[in-house]
Amino acid sequence: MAKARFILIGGFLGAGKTTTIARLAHAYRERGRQVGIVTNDQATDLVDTHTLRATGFEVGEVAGSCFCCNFNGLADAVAQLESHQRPDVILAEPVGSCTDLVATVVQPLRRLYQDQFAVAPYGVILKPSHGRKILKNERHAGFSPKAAYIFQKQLQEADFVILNRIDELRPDEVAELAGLVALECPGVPIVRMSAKTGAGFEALLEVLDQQGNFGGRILDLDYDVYAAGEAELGWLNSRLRVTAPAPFSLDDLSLNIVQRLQQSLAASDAEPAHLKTIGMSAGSHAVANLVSSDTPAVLSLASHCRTCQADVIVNARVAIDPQVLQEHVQAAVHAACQAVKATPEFLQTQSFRPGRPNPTYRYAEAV
Ligand SMILES: Nc1nc2c(ncn2[C@@H]2O[C@H](COP(=O)(O)OP(=O)(O)OP(=O)(O)O)[C@@H](O)[C@H]2O)c(=O)[nH]1
Ligand SMILES: [Mg+2]
Repeated sequence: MAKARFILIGGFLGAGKTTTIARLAHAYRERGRQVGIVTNDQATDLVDTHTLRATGFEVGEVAGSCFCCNFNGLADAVAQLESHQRPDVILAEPVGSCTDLVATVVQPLRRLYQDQFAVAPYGVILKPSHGRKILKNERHAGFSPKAAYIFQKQLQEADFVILNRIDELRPDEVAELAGLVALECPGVPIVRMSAKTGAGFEALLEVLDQQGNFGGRILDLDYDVYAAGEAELGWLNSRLRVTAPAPFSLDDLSLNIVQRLQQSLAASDAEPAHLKTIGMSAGSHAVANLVSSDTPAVLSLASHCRTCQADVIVNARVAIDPQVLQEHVQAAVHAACQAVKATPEFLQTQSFRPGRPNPTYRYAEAV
């Protein structure tokens, strides 16, 4: 039996991993391949899982701990996908605050599952908004040096770097970012791409088709700094139900929650790594995102749906105390609901600082 292609796409929070994976999934399906996707988060209720399922793909998830700390959860999620229909291609999205994925995920896959999977080159997406500031060592990069350490380490372990969002960048900005990446990880190939428009996407497919022994850039990593950097983030996943006496726009509600959160977090000087909401009603989906304080909130998936009832999930990763983040989210949700004359009922909220990473496996030598 042919081995399944295992593609892990890394990168910081809000870099464009889910958008890239959705585009890859469509491209492989067009080539006649069976595609399975695995998402990952520190908690349950993932916007990404619903977003990718909305595009019509089989999506498993590892929720509650990252792939590195629950490698067996990743293996189980893949086995679950295989029990439905064996995928030819597995696309996996790790948590955007994780690093050391080569030692803790790629190498275990290559050593323990070598008969099952052919592991593709490990690509890490560069997020221009925070990337430019962090790689230029600017003092007001939005995150502390410890969180910036994670960002840099993520790039350093890549087989290749994906410079995303070129649709928004001038050629000189692309060149500047490519130069910064070259300084951070000398000699590493760079794919310039827009996951949104598809520009440069063929080059990504070509790199991912390459055969060989990948995942050789094992990090020299200080787990104390890594853990402290992750713990600086407030992490929140909320699930709620919204009801109204008259139909409201699901798109307006989803976007408005993110816009109000952006405003209130800015007033508290708290840098968002990624805010995302998905509004769901009778098979329609509206997704809104914000990836940094100095970029606008966007409706990345429009539902064009008007409804009297919706389920909404809010995922927020922000440099702020998680308890305070929860207050911001509740206030933003209430205000956005009020604006469309609806009432929210919070069904579940998890808000916390990510715990210290404790990998299931860690191979310090590449095979
Ligand atoms: N303009 C533009 N927007 C993009 C591009 N790629 C992603 N985005 C947008 O950036 C936001 C974040 O994208 P995601 O794909 O959710 O990012 P992610 O890396 O999966 O985020 P996390 O899972 O939270 O770490 C969304 O609003 C996307 O639509 C791109 O190439 N160009
Ligand atoms: Mg994602």
